Amino acid sequence: MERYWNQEIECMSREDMKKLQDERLVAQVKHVWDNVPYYRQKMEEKGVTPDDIKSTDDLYKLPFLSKADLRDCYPYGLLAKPLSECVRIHSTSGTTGKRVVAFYTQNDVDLWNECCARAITAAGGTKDDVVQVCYGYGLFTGGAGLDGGSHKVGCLTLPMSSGNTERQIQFMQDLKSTILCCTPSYAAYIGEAYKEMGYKPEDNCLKAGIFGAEPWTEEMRKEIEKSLGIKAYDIYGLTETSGPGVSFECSEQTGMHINEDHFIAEIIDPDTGEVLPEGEKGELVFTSITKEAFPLLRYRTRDICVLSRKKCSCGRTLVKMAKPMGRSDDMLIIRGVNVFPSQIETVLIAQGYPPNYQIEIDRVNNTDTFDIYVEMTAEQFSDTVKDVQKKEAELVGAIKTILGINPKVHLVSPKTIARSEGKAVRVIDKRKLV
Ligand code: DLL
Repeated sequence: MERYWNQEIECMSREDMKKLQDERLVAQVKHVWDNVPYYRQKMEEKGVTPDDIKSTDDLYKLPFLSKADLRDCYPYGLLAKPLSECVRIHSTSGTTGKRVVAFYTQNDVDLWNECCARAITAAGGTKDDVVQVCYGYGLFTGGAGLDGGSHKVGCLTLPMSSGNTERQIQFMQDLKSTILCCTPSYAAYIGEAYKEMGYKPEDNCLKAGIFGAEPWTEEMRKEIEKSLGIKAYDIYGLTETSGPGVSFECSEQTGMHINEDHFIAEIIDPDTGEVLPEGEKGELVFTSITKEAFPLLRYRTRDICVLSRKKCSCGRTLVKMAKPMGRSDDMLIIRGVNVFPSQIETVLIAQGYPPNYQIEIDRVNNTDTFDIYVEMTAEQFSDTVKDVQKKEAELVGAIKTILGINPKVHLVSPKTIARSEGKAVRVIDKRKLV
C-alpha cells in the first residue's frame, strides 16, 4: 500500500492546489517587492507591480531570475528577512567563481524537512527504518536535507556523510540499515565495494535507496538495484530552492512528484523564454512560494526536462517531472552536435559496462577531439589487444548510432577511473582552458 507523509497535500485536487498556489504566490510576490530592492527594481524594469499578480495565471508576467542575478547579489543581496531571523546557510560551488549562498529561517528549515519526509515516506520509510545518510554534510544540502527528513519521519538516522566506504558498509551491516541515501554514483561504488568484500545483495537489510544530486540513467538504476538488492528512488532539488526534496519519486518510478504547495514549476524554451505546454521538453523554472529568507521567483535552473500531469498509480496528484537528462550548461557541443553525458551512459550500461567512464574533449587544429575512457569489469578485462579493439569498435558503433558522431573509445583496466563519493566528474572539457 502506498504511504503518504501528508496525504491531504500530496493527493489534493487540482483546483484546491491551484487555489493554494494562487494565494501563496500573491503573498510571496508582495514579500519580495517589500523586502528585496533588487527584485523590486527587476520588476519595475519589466513594468510589473504586485497588483499585476492576482494568481498563478499571471506568473508569466514576472521577470526570470538566473544564476547571474545570484552572483550579482552575492552574498546578501537577495535576502528577504533580517539576518536575525536566519538560522542557516547552505552553499554550492559555481562553475565560474562565486558560490551560491542560500539562507534559511527556522520555518524554511522545517518546510524543507517536510519535503524530504515526503520523499522518505514515498520510498517506504517509516519510524521503524534505519536511514543511512551518506550524502556530504556541511555546506552541501544533501546531508542536511535527508537528515532533516529522516528525523521528521522518526527514523533512526545514521549521519555518515560521504566517504570511507568500508566503514559505510560495516555500519550498513552492523546497524541493519534499511534505507541508503547518497548520490547514484556513490551508490554504484558502494555496490561494487560490497561485492568485493564478499557480500551478496541478500546479505543486507536495505530495502530502498534515495539517490539524486546528479543525472543518472534508468540503466544505472537497474545496476544499483541489482548490486544492493533494493528499490532505487530518485530525488531532485537544488541549493537555490532549499536542497533535495523539491521533487521525489513514488512507487511507480516514472518521474518525480514536485511539492507544488511549495514550488511552482514551469517549462520554458531556453532560447526565447516562452512558456511551453505540458509534455514539451525545455528548461525547468521554479518559483518558491513559501520560502521566507531566500525566495526565488521564476528561477531558471538550467535543467532540461519534461512535466507530466498524467494520472499516477500512487494516487498523488502532484505534477511529475521526468529525470533531468542534463543541464543546458552541461550539454556538450561536440563538432556541432549536442551531446549529454547521460546518452553515453545509457549505451555503456546497455552494452554491459559499469557506469565508470570519463569523457574528454579537446580542440586540435580547430577540430574537436572526443575521447571516452570506459572501464571494463574484471570479467570483461582481456589481455588480448585484438579482443579489446573489437570491443572498442563495437562501442564506437553503438555511440555513433545514438549521437551521429564518432568518439574514440578507450577501454581501460578495472579500477582505473577515479570513484566519486559525491557528484561524479564525467566530463573533462579542455577546450574551456584555451
Ligand atoms: O544537488 C541538491 C540535492 C542533494 C538533490 C541531494 C538531491 C539529493 P546542488 O548541488 O545545488 O543541489 O545541485 C543542483 O544538481 O540543478 C541538477 O542539475 C542536479 N540534480 C539534482 N538532483 C538531480 C537528479 C543538489 N535527481 C543540481 N537528477 C540541479 C538529475 C539532479 N540531476
